[in-house]
Amino acid sequence: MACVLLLLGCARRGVEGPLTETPDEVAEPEPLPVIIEPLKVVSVVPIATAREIPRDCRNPTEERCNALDDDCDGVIDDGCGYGTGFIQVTASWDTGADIDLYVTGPLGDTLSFQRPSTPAGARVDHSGRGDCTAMPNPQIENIRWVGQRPTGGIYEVELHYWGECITSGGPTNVTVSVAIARKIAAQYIHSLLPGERVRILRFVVQ
Ligand SMILES: [Ca+2]
Ligand SMILES: [Ca+2]
Repeated sequence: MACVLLLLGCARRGVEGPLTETPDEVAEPEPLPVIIEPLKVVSVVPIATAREIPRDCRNPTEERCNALDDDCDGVIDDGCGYGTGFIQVTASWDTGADIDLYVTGPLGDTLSFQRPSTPAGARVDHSGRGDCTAMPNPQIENIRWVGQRPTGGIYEVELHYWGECITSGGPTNVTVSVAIARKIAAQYIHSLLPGERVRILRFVVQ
């Protein structure tokens, strides 16, 4: 096969031009690979009222859109229409309330539905409104960092009970998971009261 391809190549080149290579035909040197040091988790500190959700990957299950990495591949809710990245923070809740997720990075920039992206590549790619708005996955919020490696330092994750919408509300259990470099670094649940805003956890990466 190599000989056939060689012959075809010579024939084609013979039709189009001389056999000697012009400067344009000299292959560009391969670009050096971009080495990105993986993010490392230094610490995760939840508030006292948050309960850790045990992670058991001996028997992975089918992924569901629930802010948990059910299939244990390090991606939270893959296939649900929102994505992962260097960092992924996902919240899910169990009533029709409208819950909002806020993440503040080391530079003081806060991501939420109010500020859904930063020039550095962080973005809110799903913002659920509970029973307030008909939409896919209305009880999910997802924030992820893509593009540039996120800045090392302290990240603070907050939850805000925005409102009870039309139907069900009341105390609402909110699950929050954090994936860093495609590994689950934290998964907690916290009961949020109407109007409450809490910093459910902070984590440090480098
Ligand atoms: Ca997964
Ligand atoms: Ca899931």
